[in-house]
Amino acid sequence: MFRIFAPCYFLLKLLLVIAFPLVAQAQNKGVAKAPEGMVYIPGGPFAMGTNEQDPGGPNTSREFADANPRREVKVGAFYIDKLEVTNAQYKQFCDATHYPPPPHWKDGTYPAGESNVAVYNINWWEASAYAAWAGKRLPMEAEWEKAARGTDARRFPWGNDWDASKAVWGEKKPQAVGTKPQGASPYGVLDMAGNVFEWVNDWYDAYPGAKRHFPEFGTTYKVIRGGGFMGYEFIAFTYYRCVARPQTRSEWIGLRCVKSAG
Ligand SMILES: [Ca+2]
Repeated sequence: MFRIFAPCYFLLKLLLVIAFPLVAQAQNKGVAKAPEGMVYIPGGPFAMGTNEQDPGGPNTSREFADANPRREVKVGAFYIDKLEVTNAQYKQFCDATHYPPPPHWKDGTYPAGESNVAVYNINWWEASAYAAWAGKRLPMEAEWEKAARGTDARRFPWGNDWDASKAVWGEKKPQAVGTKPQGASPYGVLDMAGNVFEWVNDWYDAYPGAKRHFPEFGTTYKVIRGGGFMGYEFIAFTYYRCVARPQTRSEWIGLRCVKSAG
């Protein structure tokens, strides 16, 4: 009997070994295929912006008013870097292309011991070129905000209450990436509040339905999101919009990339 059924048992076992991973892969389509170092963000609607008003009154600043009103925005599924781009990653780009290293580097490389520090002092054009070289692109502003706050309109990546211990905060310059896992966004993306601001693709312009318009709106400034390493807590709001001219290089600004998910 054993001689008859042993081959059958072997074939059945082989089939199970082959079939189970294929089934599991099919069930996790999209999530399972996330490129290394990236996180899958599902497509669909989320609450973007805020209805909060500037704390000092309607004519004091644009801390919140430029993120008014809160509205439903739909994005397609995409992947986003779990971490900000590091010095070591950016050096690979500089070495492989003719793009110059950040101006504070010496002899074409970053300061010793800072391979895992978020890269900074790169302008929007250089950030875009890095993303393309990596087979990715800069996030649309809506994509960045969904990755930071999920679908429940929270103020910070981790919830609604400020907690400086959950972000790289109170520092004098950018730090190593990914050191605050307790500050992860609902999707597990890190440093969406704190450490460097991150270039996004969009020009700084009024949201649909905005009641106030600011002279900075238009095609002069790009939006930067998710800073910084010190400052007022409103800077860490998931909907806070900061700006910089695309040619700006600053110790406050780095990047992370996204990739559309088919
Ligand atoms: Ca950041």
